[in-house]
Amino acid sequence: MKRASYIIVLLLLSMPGFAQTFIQNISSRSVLSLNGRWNYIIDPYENGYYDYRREAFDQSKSGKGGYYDDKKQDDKSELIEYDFDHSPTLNVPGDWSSQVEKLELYEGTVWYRNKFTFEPKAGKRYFLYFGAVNYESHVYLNGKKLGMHKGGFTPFQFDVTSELKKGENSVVVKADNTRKKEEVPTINTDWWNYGGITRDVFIAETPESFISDYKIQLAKGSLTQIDGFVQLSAPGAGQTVKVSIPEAGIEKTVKTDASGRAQLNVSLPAGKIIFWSPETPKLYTVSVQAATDKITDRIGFRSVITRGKDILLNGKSVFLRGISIHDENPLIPGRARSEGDLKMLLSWAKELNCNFVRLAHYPHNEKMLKLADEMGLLVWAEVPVYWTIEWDNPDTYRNAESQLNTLITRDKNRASVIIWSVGNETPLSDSRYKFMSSLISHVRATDNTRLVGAALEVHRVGTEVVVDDSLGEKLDVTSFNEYGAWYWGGTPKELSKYHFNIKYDKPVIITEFGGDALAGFHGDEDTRWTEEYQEALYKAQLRMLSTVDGLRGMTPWILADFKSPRRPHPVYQNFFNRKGLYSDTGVKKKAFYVLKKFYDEKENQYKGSHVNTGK
Ligand code: GCB
Repeated sequence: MKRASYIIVLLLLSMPGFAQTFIQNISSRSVLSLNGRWNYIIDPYENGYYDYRREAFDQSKSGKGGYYDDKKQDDKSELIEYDFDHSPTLNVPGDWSSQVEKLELYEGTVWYRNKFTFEPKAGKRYFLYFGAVNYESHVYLNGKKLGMHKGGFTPFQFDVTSELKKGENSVVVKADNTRKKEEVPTINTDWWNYGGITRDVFIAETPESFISDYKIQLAKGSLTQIDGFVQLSAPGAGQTVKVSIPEAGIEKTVKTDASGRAQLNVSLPAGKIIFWSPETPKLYTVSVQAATDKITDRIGFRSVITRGKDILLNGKSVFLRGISIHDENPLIPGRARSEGDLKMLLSWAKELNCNFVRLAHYPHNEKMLKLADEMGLLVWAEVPVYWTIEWDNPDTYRNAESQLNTLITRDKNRASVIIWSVGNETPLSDSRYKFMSSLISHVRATDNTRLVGAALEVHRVGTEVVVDDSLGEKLDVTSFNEYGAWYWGGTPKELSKYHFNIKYDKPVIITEFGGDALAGFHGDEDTRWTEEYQEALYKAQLRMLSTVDGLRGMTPWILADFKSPRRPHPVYQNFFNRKGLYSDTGVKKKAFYVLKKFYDEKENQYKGSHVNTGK
C-alpha cells in the first residue's frame, strides 16, 4: 500500500465504530487465550441492544442498559431480565449452529460473555484479538464499547490497554449472522451460515512501541532479491530496525522514515537459499528487531510469475494439482475449530497428491495458511465476492476491498499463497466489471508478488465452451468454473462433444468442476447421485480438460461434502452439498481415485520440468 493511503487507513481504523487494523503475526506474541466456554444469550429481537423504541442503548447518553453491562442486581428489587452467569455456554472457537440444535438454522443475534482475570503490566500495551466472528460483531469490555466489525472471516482487534482492569474483566460480544443484500457475501450463497465466534480469541501483549507490520518476501519474479518493509507503531524517522535470517547468513539494518516505516532490500547470497516449493517447503526463521520489540516468523522464499501459458514457480513450469476446500470439518459438521481439524483437511488434500488448494470462498483461518507453508501446499486465497452482490453500492465495494485488504495484510508473508482471488462466479455487467476491476487494481497496488485470479463463468455456444468475460484480460490466469455433465451437457458420456475456446494466452486453471455423489450409493454411470456417476464425470471431465491448450491446474469442487441450506433432497443430500471426494464421514468416494491417478501422472509429467514443458 502507498504510504499516504496506509496513513489514511490507520486514521480511519482508529475512528470509533471501526475495529482497528491488526498486528502482523499477533498470535506469536505473549497471549492470554480467551478460548473456552463462553456464556451466551439468544436474542432474536435484539433486546439487549435496543430499547423498546428501538433506540440503541450504546448510542444513548449514558450508554447503559444493554446486555454488555453484564449487570447483576444491586438490590433485591432491581429488575434485570438477563443473567449471563446462569446462561448456558458455547465453545469458543466454534460456530453456534453446530453446537446447539435450536441454533442450527438460527440467523440473528447471540450475545457472548467471558470473564477473565488479568494483571496488566506497566509499560505494556494490550490488544483484544478475534480471529473471526460471523458476521457483524459489537465488542464491549467492562461495559465500554470497543467498536464493531463486519465480515465473517477476517480478523480484527482493539487496543484495550486503558480498558483492562487488574482482577476480573468481562468481555461481551454481540454476534449477528443476519444475511443482508448489501453485505459481502450477500444473502445468497451455497454454504451454511455458521454463526458466532468461529476462531481464536486472545489478549496479546506488546511493548509500548512495537513492530506492527512487515513484509519479507522475494521481489516480484526475483530469486536473488528480498523486498519488503517493516512498519513500527510509532512514527518517527531514523529508528533502527534489524532483520536477520541466521540460517542464511543474512543480517540487514535499516532506518525508518517519518511514518515509522523502513524499506527493506536484501540481495541473497548466491546459492545459499533453498527456495520454498511443494517438494521442499523450506521455511527460515526470520527475526525482526526494533529498539523495544522483537518478533520472529517462519518464512519461505519462492517466486511465482506467468510466462505465456506457463506458471513458473522458482523459474520452473508447474502444474497445479489442486482441490477446493471449505473452512468446514464435515465430521462435526461445522466450521473447523482446531489446528487438528485444519491439518486433517490438508492431509486429505495431500492424500490426493495435491500440491495446491483453493481456500474457497472467503479467507480461511490464518493457521491454515501457516500449515500450508509447512506442508508444502500452494494456495489460492479468496474473498466472498460471490455470485450477485450489490455492484453499484459504494459501501459494498468498501466492505469487499477492506476484506481483501485484510486478507492480503494478514497472509502476505506466506510463501504458500500464490494467487489472490477477487471473487467467484460473478455475472457479467458494467457495474460488476468496474467493481471487480477496482479490486484487481487494489491487489496489484498492495502486493505485486502474487498472481491475481477470479473464478469466472463460462458460456456455451453450441458445443463450444467460451470464456467471454473481459475481466479475463485483467487477470494473470484464465480461471473459471464449469459444470459439464452436472448442470449442463447431459451425462458424462455426452461430454466428449464439447470443446473449449479460450482467447487469452495465459495459463488456464479450472477452478471448479464436479458433481454430487452420496457415498455408498451405487448404480450405473447414468444414475445421478451414485459414486459411479461422479466417477464417470471425473473421467470424462479430465479427458475433456486435457484438450485445453494451456491447462496448468485445477481445483475440482470439492474435497469433502459440506452443509448447505440449498441442498434439501431428503434421500441424497439431507442439506449437504455432496460434491465431495470425501463423504461427511471421511470416506473416500470412487472419483477420489480417478483424480489421484490423474495427479500422479501430472506429477511425473512435470518432474524436473523447465520453462515451457508440459502440454
Ligand atoms: C459453484 C459455486 C460453489 C457451489 C457449486 C455447486 O459454482 O462456486 O460455491 O457450491 O457451484 O455445487 O453448485
